[in-house]
Amino acid sequence: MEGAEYASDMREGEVLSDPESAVADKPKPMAFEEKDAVYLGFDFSTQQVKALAIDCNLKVICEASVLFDRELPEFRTHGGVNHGADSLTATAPAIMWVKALDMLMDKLRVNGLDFSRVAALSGAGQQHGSVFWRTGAGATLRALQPDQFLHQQLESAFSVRNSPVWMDSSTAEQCRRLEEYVGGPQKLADITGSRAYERFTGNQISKLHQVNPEAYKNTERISLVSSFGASLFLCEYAGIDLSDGSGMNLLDIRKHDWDQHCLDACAPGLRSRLGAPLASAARWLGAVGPFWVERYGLEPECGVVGFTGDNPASLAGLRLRPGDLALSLGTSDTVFACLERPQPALQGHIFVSPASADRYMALICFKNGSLTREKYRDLCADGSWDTFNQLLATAPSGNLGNLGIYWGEQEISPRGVGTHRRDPEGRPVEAFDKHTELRAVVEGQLLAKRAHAERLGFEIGPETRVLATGGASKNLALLQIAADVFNSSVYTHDVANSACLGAAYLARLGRARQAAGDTSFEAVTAAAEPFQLACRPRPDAQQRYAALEAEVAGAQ
Ligand code: 5FX
Repeated sequence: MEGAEYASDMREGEVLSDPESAVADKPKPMAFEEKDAVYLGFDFSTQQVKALAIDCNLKVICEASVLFDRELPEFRTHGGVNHGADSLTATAPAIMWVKALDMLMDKLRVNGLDFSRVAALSGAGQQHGSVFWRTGAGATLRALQPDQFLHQQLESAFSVRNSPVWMDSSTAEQCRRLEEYVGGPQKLADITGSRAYERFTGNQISKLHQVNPEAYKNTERISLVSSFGASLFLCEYAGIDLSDGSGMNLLDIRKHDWDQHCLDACAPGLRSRLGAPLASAARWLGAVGPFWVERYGLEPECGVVGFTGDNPASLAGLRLRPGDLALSLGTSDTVFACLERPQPALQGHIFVSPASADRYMALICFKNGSLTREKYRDLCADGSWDTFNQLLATAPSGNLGNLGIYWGEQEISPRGVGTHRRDPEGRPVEAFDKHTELRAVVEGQLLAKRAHAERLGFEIGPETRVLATGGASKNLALLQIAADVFNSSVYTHDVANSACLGAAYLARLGRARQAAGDTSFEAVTAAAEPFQLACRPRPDAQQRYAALEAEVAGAQ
């Protein structure tokens, strides 16, 4: 009976029977010689599932991927997602991800991966997406038969066929309620690292419980996409990783436990359905289930290390250390930073770090990224990046005090839309000449990134490195402005599949910690290729940007 079940919801501090609690009894993973060991990293991303394997020198030795739209057309996804008629709902069938994994494993084998060398595996998942396991699915996972595909056996394992994914924005009402329940948006951010966001999992669960109480009632476990991936390999439910769990509006990012108030605001009986969050970062969960040993020839000692979110895994793939900041310059721009003293704010997110649970990461998404730069390249520089860069060079850094904000699309950080230009006296102006315009576009974007990162607790110091990735990181003129705005050296590194690579690093870290105690992430990734220095800040950079910085910070 639903009422009785709600009454038995577990409270903070209560011990759950979780696969993780059995970890201490398991043997230490000493079965592989490190020189032969291989680490596998998976990424259950929005459009595809990917994997790569690295050897003990951290060199990539095998890769494979399965693209949902093209290779699994029967699910009729677009970009891996099914959009609802309301244009707010976005889902993907969990069974599609399972079927893709069946195919991916076969591709890895065909591509020559010797599964018997895999000492540990981990993975990443698109953040915020949720998987609802039907009552009895845990038993199915434990009894997976090696002579059948996973997808044949898990066809009816889900109480909700279409899992909500991060592109969903249908939970405005649930967000409002959650913020109200806990005492306002900043209070919620102080606890969970973020104010309420529509894609965050707590709000998605809350909506499911309201619109489909029967499905919620029939759910014995709720996973994130990441812990769903780990559960498949473990053949048992895996706990939710602290870093990915920070994208739910449910986890207390300092206490590393679910916040009871947030749980209560979202749905009854939620603590037991989520299971205990993993107790540490890159957590060793145990050995792969017998299915994997018998079907693919993984060794019985091959370990599963807690899967995390794609953004945290990318932070690991880029090997950011405290004081570093990554600028991912793509269709939209994303800033990652590694923090020791976070200050949750009303914009951007604070997650527990994926590599050490006493650190944090900041994540800030800016919708107006490359598309804005390209629009103004076309308007002012005849569509040529060379002309764009020449024009940039003819306006001095600091743009003589002229400033612009260019939000062609509804911006997320902060919420806003429109184009705003100001002259050095702060008066609105209609237009700039071409070189002032282009410099205003680039400086405005970068100054906003600095302002948001600092607001979340990022401190620029003498050791700060800015790591640029993504398409626009090839543009040296843009990187010089980044060096000047952040008053720090800018580095580049061609890391393809940074989330997969980060997951493979985390697999190695989890195994090293299990074998030898408190090993650092830096130690297990020391052999990775170093970043390349692209630009140093100019000596007068700080002075040129001081006034503009304050003005941009005020406008964000
Ligand atoms: C981050 O908060 C996001 O919603 C996205 O970057 C997803 O993680 C993409 F998979």
